[in-house]
Amino acid sequence: MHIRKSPSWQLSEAEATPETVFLNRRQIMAGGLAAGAIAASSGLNISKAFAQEGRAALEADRNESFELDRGLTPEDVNLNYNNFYEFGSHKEIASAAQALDPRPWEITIDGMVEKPIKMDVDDLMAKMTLEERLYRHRCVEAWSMTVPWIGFPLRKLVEMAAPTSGAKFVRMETFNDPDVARGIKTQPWYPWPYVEGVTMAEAQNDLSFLVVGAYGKVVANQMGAPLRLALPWKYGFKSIKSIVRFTFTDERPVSFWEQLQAREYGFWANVNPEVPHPRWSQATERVLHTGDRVPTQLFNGYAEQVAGLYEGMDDLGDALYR
Ligand SMILES: Nc1nc2c(c(=O)[nH]1)N[C@H]1C(S)=C(S)[C@@H](COP(=O)(O)O)O[C@H]1N2
Ligand SMILES: [Mo]
Repeated sequence: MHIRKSPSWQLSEAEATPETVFLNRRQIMAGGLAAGAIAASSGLNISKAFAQEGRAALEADRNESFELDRGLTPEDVNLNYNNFYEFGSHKEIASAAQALDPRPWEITIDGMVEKPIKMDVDDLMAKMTLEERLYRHRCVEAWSMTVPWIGFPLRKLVEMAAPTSGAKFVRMETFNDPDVARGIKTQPWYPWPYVEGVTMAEAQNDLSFLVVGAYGKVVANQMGAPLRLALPWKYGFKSIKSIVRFTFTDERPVSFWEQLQAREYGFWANVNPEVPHPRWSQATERVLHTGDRVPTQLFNGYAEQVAGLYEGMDDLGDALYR
């Protein structure tokens, strides 16, 4: 018999999220209880989770063309509610993720390019003009957040890479070190490393953003330091964290989640309220922190910028999800 371990977020969100635990802890903190007491009661090292306060400041002018229809998710909420399976299959990986050392960090650009490149993330950042963008983020589990990301368009990395004319996709890969990320060691049934991919047209769309910072600082480990992707019109799992490799290829990459469950986590993964996940509705989403339940928008509200990418696809409804 074939037994497959399912990640917790393959459950419906209500089942998967230890929401009451999460909210209670936040209330306790607001009440000013000592971190040690909270850590003891929750099994979490809260003081370590907040050690990110020491991250370096990162300044960038805000690009005002990206407006939000709701408030920003508070930084401490984003720092303590994360999906990063390398560190565990639940949301409270902030403390475990402190084992990651994001400096120095070598990035490889290879495949169908004129000349493969190896480059340190700081050198890459120095080459790029950084900007701040306020983006919505919609997880496939039906929760959402907003983030003031700092970074540069993925298009700029594509230009630097100079792909050859045959390149059709960009494949991206996360670091894969079981000594750093205990989830890799304790969950060997997953197809590590985490992989994602986009078409060249998607990569060159202005919305595709490579993130190196958030909330005016270098991006926190748990949010995907030192370099992650933000694709705000797609479900969150496409926004791969802690990237070490970009490979230009003519073969469609098969992503981490697609390898596990292609029917549920397909290549396109464009946000679409009308196409339910096979096990739950995508019609609405829960806004992190406020808890508001709001209608989900086609392409997560970014249709104007990206709908053209998918025009003429045979079966649009299907393609939007898969
Ligand atoms: N390498 C890697 N990238 C990842 C994930 C992951 O488990 N590993 N989870 C994805 C999912 S499902 C979501 S919703 C977002 C979460 O980003 P956040 O923790 O900054 O909110 O990261 C995405 N990128
Ligand atoms: Mo997600």
